[in-house]
Amino acid sequence: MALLKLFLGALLLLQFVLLDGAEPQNLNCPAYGGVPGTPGHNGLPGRDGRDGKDGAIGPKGEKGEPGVNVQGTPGKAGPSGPAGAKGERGPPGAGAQGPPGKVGPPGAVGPKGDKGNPGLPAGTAVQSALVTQLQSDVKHLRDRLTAVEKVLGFRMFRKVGQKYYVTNGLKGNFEKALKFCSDAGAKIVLPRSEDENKVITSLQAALESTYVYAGATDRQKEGHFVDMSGQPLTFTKWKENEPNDHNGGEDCTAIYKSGVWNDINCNSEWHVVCEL
Ligand code: FUC
Ligand code: CA
Ligand code: CA
Repeated sequence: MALLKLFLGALLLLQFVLLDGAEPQNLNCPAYGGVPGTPGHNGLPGRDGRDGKDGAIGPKGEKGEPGVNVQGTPGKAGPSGPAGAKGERGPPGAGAQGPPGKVGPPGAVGPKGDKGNPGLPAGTAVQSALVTQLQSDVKHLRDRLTAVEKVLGFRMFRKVGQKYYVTNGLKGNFEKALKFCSDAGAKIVLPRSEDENKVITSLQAALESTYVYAGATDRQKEGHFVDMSGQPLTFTKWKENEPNDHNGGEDCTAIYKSGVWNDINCNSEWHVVCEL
């Protein structure tokens, strides 16, 4: 009981302490201010705030490193191919031109005057080739001029291709025909193509000629006609059933005015035509 009274007394005292300043004191006894208590401890941290808004898009990043092993590594080199074709001749060397060569001895006076030139200055391969070409051209022109000058010595002529067929309208046997043409620096005629054969008939028409001896015989081997160099004929225009070696004595060839060929004896006299 005594303990209960003590508790109630303490409780009453605490009420006075706690209510001090909270309500107007209406006490009749003077009051004394209490001593301030020590500050309380800080409270616990508050909860996290809400997430903020999304920021602006950042700048483009740097280019990444290339991928690895996307393409396989190169294989080993294959075997060498076959050798290529030989290349063209290279340009002349850049070396200086050599000194002029010595002048060679004058050429011997040949029958046609075609002896080679005196010694030439040493030069490049190109110059040498040009000189060779010029020499060839000059020879060709000389030969053509020589032929034309011979043609001018005949009464009649025809040109066919690179050949001239010439005649003075004379007649003779085969041997005489050969000599006549040879003396003129020519050969007895032997057409090698249809065109050439036609030109012979053109001359025959002008000469009113029945036959013209041609340069083909079978004297060496019967029935085997060859030219005056012994070569087989590359063109013939034998009349039907010719050559027939009529009476066993026809070893020469004659061109009939129509253009067809006939083997005849070599001793008759027919027109002589030569070729240049
Ligand atoms: C034919 C020809 C002969 C001769 C004679 C008259 O027999 O084959 O070459 O021209 O005719
Ligand atoms: Ca014969
Ligand atoms: Ca005949």
